[in-house]
Amino acid sequence: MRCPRRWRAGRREMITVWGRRSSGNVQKVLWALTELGLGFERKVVGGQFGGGDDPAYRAMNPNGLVPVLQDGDVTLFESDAIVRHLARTRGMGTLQPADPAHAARADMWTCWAATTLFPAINPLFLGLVRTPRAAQDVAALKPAVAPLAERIGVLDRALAGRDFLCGATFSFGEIAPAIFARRALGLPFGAPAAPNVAAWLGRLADRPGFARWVDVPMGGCLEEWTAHEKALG
Ligand SMILES: N[C@@H](CCC(=O)N[C@@H](CS)C(=O)NCC(=O)O)C(=O)O
Repeated sequence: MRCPRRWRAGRREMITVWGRRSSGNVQKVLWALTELGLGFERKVVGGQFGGGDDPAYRAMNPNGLVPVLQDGDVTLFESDAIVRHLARTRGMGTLQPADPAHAARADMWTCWAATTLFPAINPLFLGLVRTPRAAQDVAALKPAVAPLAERIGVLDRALAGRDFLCGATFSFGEIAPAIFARRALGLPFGAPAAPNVAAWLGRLADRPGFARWVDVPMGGCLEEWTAHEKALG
């Protein structure tokens, strides 16, 4: 299986990413681009930097959210769709598994990260990392701890005895679960214990795309988050 002719080596489309580095969804795209060795330009949008409501931005993403990818004349929003587009067009046999079963598992775990893992992390993430230290109500967040532990437990068991979640080699299917699992294990309260997940994240940390874009500080309260976001751009 080959990448579509339009995107094969030798024909380089101009790639632009819109998004702040603190966003897990933006990190997915930046990690995928680095895995593929693709050059790109990044424009800082979102969070404290604003820009999501500009009419020109809304024309690219009517939701006003980050990330957006422009790949030649193709403009996309939705981080998982962007990662899959990059994998299909430039990573056939690497980021995009050639084996249909491996590709199906990559799709499965990408969907799981968005629909099952992310919603379990978000109450704790918002209530701690995105809340001023003085306003954090740890007691009110306690009910969110067990559901997150249960979902990270699913991931931990899936990783038992395996180097990668979806197949024998790295593929796009590792990206979304890893970014959100890292966020879960880094929470200042309610972080689940998950030795297989921790070991997997440790292995992924050797990959330049993870080290450069994902392994960044998150902080434990809004004040720290805002400072890190500002420094990251
Ligand atoms: N399902 C979308 C979600 C996008 C989203 O919620 N992005 C957040 C950042 S992670 C955002 O744009 N927040 C507003 C902002 O940064 O201004 C995707 O995966 O791209």
